[in-house]
Amino acid sequence: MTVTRITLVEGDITEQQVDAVVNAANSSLLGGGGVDGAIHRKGGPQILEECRRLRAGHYGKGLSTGHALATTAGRLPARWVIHTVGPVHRAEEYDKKAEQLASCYRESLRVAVELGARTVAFPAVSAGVYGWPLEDAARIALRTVAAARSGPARELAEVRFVLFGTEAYLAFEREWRVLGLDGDRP
Ligand code: AR6
Repeated sequence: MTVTRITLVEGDITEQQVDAVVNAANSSLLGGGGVDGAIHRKGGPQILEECRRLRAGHYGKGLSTGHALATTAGRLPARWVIHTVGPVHRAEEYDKKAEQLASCYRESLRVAVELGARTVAFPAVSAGVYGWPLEDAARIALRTVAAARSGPARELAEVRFVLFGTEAYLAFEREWRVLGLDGDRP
């Protein structure tokens, strides 16, 4: 049986040669800063056109927090962009928000498998503009994906986390080692 590898790289998600890249979007699906801005800039107008069509149709109210959907990847090296909406970090409603963040990973993996993707790249969802502390974002991300390997994600060959900057990379690497995932080198 093949095991889904969980790998880490420091870099830019828009440059990844994978089947699907995950976008840390907002519920409007109409773009923003951070990863979202970079994906739309490099992927070109086709992605936004498809997002607009989705807003005009089934997703009239936008995409809810913790959910995911796919569009073309336009000019990116990937085939698809999977847009997910992370929660804004708030200490008062931690449990609910943490569950929504875990749901972003689970739902994105579910969509990836539905598409037939074999390789998926994630950013650290919610760990930028949405203010989630990096260490905890890494813990939720890696634990959720590791748990999904015995479920829906077992169809995938690789789930790659693409971390922007050394601080983010090191936060993920610490948790990756704690979970014993460091045998998963490419
Ligand atoms: N590749 C990989 N990671 C990146 C890149 C990149 N090109 N650019 C930034 N990051 P963020 P969020 C890292 O803010 O917190 C947008 O405006 C970044 O350093 O992109 O979920 C949306 O439209 C951080 O570690 O996403 C929403 O309104 C991580 O990616 C809102 O921001 C996530 O940061 C979503 O906020």
